[in-house]
Amino acid sequence: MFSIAPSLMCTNLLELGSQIRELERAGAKLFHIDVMDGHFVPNLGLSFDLVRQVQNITDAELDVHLMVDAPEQYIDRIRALKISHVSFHIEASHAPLRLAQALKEAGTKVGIALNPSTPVEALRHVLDACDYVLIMTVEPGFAGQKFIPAMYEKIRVVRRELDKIRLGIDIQVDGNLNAETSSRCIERGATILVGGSSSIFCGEKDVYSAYTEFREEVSKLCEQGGRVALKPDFPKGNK
Ligand code: S6P
Ligand code: MG
Repeated sequence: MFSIAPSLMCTNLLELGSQIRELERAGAKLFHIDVMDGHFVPNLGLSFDLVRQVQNITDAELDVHLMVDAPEQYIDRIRALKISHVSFHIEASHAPLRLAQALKEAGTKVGIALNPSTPVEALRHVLDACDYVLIMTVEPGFAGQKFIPAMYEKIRVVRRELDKIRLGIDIQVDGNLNAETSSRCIERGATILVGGSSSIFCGEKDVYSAYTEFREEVSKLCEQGGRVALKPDFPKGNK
């Protein structure tokens, strides 16, 4: 089973509203929003002000990926915005357990993100505190990078560790997810795919068609691989 979270950093921002509506029509129920500070990563991404504007035009859930130093400083904004999902990088927080607890108290699902070079061992004492794990499959900060193949094995190991303590927790993957890389991630235990410039926003098709084709292609590859990929629940008759 997998779901797709389109990454709004990769939209044409001048057409953000219409692209969100088209993606909802295609079945998207979770949007990924990259927040960066120019310190944790050498880039600036989207902002909490944009999160608020997106909330004004959609009822879909929002998944904020914090690529910032000292993520603790944003807790008040997150609480005020009532964001459904927030992930922070384990490398950026001095007190990840306290932060995870504060996020839960703010009513959000907590994701803990790992850079490609951060070993799975870093999760050992925090797995219990999170609702999902985000495995970066490229270095964070930029769209359009190449998938790091060692991340396939990392997904498998994280799934194995999660299975020991809690079945069914989501593993989100982020970075260069096309149909091929996505199906390989799913086979190893990923459940949420962040769809960016490698799939939905590739510029060749409209986002409705690109999202639909991406979902179908991933499902087909997963079935061919012998694993039954259950399709997420889509609204009927909206084509
Ligand atoms: C990257 C960011 C991602 C990108 C997405 C881009 O730092 O966290 O969420 O928006 O990965 O997709 P792609 O297909 O260009 O890698
Ligand atoms: Mg991201």
